[in-house]
Amino acid sequence: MPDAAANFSLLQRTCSLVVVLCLLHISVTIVYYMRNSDSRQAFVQNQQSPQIHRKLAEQKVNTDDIKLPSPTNATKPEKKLETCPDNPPRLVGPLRVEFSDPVTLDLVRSENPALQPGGHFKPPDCIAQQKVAMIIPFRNRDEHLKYWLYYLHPILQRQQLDYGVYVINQGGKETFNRAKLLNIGYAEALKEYDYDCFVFSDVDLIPMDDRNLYKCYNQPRHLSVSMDKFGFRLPYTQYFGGVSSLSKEQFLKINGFPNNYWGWGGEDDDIYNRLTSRGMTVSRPDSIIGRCRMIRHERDKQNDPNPQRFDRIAHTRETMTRDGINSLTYTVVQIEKDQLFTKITVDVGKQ
Ligand code: UDH
Ligand code: MN
Repeated sequence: MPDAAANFSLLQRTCSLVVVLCLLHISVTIVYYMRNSDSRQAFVQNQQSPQIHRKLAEQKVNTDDIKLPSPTNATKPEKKLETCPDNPPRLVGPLRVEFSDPVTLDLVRSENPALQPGGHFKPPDCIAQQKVAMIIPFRNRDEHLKYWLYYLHPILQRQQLDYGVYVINQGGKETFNRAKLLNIGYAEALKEYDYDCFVFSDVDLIPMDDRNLYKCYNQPRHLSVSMDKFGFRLPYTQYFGGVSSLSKEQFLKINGFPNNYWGWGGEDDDIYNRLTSRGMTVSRPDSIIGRCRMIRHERDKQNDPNPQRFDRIAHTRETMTRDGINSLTYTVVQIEKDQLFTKITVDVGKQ
């Protein structure tokens, strides 16, 4: 009997071993099958992914356009930008404009993080229709400039303009010469960028409606048509002062602006005469959209009314061919690049 018991125990152990081996085999088979089936499923999903379909289709259509994946465009596919629309979508219409709010340049800088040095901006989501240089004639009006930057930068960005801001600062103590500073702004801005439009804005004028687009039109544009100072009306039909815009072509057609209006007044009427004498008309927004506020101020020193202005505007037609952008002379004294503007201090010479 001891032999039979030993045989039985051997048989039992052999059977257990076989069972364990079988179980092992079955589990290996199951794991192997599961892994294969996972990757088969993933393959099927990829085949159905619309992105993959689109990618493959694009590659088939235009094999030249296939870009090697770089670390940036691998995560964010490069998008081709379209031209910005005629009606910028984020405009809000009438605006509240007050000059009692405390404003600092640091506040304006922090509220406009998308600006590039020199007060430049390009819309991130479309290609701007125009490249616009904002030209501000300036001397000793820092308080006004602060408000101009505070209000205008957000407006111009909503208007989806590709723009830069140029503050043309008359150095020295000579009588102020607004139109010559505007000519200088035109010339200096073009040294920097291929602008096709120029907006000439007094530093103390703020639009009250962002539908008043600071860009150029088929005809030279007068933008500050409805000023609080004049009871929200044009003071006279030919008025072209305050804020205006001219394309490069329109500006050159009139030989730019006069250089010899020293002191206050007359230069805007001379510009108006230049435009009409070259067969152009003035384009304007309506008196609601064209509403704007002027910061109240006294007349500056060295900017008394120009007694020669009446005589000069009577002779625009004769003088404009020799006095203008073709006869402009000046010296640049300093160029300062702020986040909010490019300030160019110039010596305009003597009266
Ligand atoms: N400007 C300066 N500094 C000056 C003079 C003029 O920056 O010393 C510039 C500035 O951009 C200004 C523009 O030139 O906005 C036109 O000058 P202005 O504001 O003196 O012209 P405005 O037609 O003159 O506003 C009105 C004088 C009102 C005097 C009222 C006195 N009660
Ligand atoms: Mn003013």
